[in-house]
Amino acid sequence: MHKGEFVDYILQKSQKKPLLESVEVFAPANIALVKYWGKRNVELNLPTASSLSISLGDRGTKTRLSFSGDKKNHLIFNGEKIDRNTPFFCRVDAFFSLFKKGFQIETTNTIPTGAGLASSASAFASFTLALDQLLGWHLDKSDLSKIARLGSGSATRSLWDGFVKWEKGVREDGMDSYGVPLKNSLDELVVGLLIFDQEQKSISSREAMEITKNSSPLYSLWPDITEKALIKMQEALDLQNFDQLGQIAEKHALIMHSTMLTADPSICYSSPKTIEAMQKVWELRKKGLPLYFTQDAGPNLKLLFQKKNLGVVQQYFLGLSVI
Ligand code: 2P0
Repeated sequence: MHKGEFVDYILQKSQKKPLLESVEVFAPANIALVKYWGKRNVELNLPTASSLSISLGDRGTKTRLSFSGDKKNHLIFNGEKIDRNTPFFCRVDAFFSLFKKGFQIETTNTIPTGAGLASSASAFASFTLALDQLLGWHLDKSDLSKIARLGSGSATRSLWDGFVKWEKGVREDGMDSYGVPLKNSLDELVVGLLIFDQEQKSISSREAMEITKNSSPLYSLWPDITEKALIKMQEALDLQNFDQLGQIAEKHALIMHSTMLTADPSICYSSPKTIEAMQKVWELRKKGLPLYFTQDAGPNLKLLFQKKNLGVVQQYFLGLSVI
């Protein structure tokens, strides 16, 4: 099935309310505690395994959407008009072209773009929410999640606050692959961003996950390891067990990066500063501080700790940005 057919199928359920002139929406970024890495279907962004994330509150993407009037899509990002020849424009254009109208897309990120902070997730989730309102679809969030997935896999998880699981689904057409908000909450959990580098990454996660899947000898273990990590993560949330959550999240991120390091060619998103910070986390943990990290497709780390330890963690990591 192609993306166009997929969209036509889902939009049969749309309510076809009147079109609006302009809408403004927000979607939060999310950080995966159990990662998505690798696809079973590239066209439809269907993953080889389910994943689980936490949303980042008011850090994410704001999008104002209206009709362009000339049947083309126009993109303004963080106040700047984006050139039609850039890969960024092409990716956004390909998504909006599925809806055959011509849009004026004005989008602003409250997080650094391309620094492994999942900004494509909040961007495509916000585009989908905006389309839903502008075009009067009024679809269920689970259907919106499937549409957002066509733009970026991790966007399936950016339509809700709190913990969200992306069910991988088993169907070839991807109709059972979408985000599900979890009822769990963990008030003591704090996510801190350690930003070492705001530069665009050297290789996109899209490209990197495909190389990894096709060449790492470790990748065949990934679906099974991830399935087990999800069970333990759900258990940690049910038991409100912060340490178990941190242990599973950190280990799963390290396994993801191990599959990349062993790919051909090797992919290494870490910088010396990343490794230095990891070692500091391990050192502090040995001394009794319950502190963990996770890392996405970039050099920056996200620290996971409890509210009561905020002061001490801030002392050790100057410049930590707390969510
Ligand atoms: C995640 N990442 O679960 C993982 C961990 C990065 C590392 O989802 O090709 O931009 O658009 O489906 O969603 C980043 O990958 O990839 C990602 P596409 P996406 O958050």
